[in-house]
Amino acid sequence: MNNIAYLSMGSNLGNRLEYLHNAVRILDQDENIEIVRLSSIYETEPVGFTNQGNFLNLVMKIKTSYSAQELLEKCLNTEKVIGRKRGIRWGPRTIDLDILLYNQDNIETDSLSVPHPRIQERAFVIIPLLEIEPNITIPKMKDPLYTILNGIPDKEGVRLWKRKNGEDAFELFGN
Ligand code: PH2
Ligand code: MG
Ligand code: MG
Repeated sequence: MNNIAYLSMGSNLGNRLEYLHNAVRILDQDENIEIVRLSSIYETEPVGFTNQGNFLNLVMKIKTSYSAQELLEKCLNTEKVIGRKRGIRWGPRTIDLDILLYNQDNIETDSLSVPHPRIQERAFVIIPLLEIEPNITIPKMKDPLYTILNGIPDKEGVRLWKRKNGEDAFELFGN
């Protein structure tokens, strides 16, 4: 497990917490993935297409023996397993799993852009990412990520929803 990656997860449909929970569990059960750290869960106003419900978002740090492409396939497959609506038809997406960073690699293929090209505009990614890795740096960015947080416009739309530690902590791995 020589590679470090950061993934972002979001859900804005149905039982959002359960979808996040299931996604984390599927990744956790993969022998090529070791979950190192999870952020708290944030409730976030939708960015981009705004006429939709609020998201729950979190970020996770993993170690993995997968290549970036294999990790992408794992993410897409996990979305497919979780997002399928009772096996009838493809419904709206209930879970989104994105690769934010893969080591300090720059990857541009038809299917994959790493670092994720919109990290720096998205408070719903930056805030949980900085929670678990306060000094993180992004390839091609001169300064550490925290230096741009003050200039991010939509951070009011990102509210702590379930704390990782302490009172009201969530236990994604509880059974
Ligand atoms: N994901 C998007 C578009 N907009 N907004 C929030 N708040 N959270 C998301 O995860 C999100 C979004 C496309 O992937
Ligand atoms: Mg996304
Ligand atoms: Mg996606």
